[in-house]
Amino acid sequence: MSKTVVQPRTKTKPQTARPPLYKVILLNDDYTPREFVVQVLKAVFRMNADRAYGVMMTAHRRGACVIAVYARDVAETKAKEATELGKQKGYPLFFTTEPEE
Ligand code: TYC
Repeated sequence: MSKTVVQPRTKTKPQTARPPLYKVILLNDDYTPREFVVQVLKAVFRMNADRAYGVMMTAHRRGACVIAVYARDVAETKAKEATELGKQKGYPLFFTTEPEE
């Protein structure tokens, strides 16, 4: 009967791999009040008032704005949570995610 011989590991994996990051993107719409968008950005993405206002206005003027990048599960959870806050108020506010290039 042959026995499996376990050799000591001689190669070490380079410890440089990082999880791919995902962008959270805020989309403009015609109905959600500006002030409410600012509130959501502050609450979910921990932005100060100035940054939240700037991000909201960028989405308002350009149609969309990248908010931040996170590991995939964090990005998806925050996008869902923020979209849900709008939904609870009957607003079409929408946050999406996409992988960073
Ligand atoms: N466009 C909205 C309004 O004029 C405000 C708004 C800004 C909504 C950014 C969504 O991502 C958004 N009331």
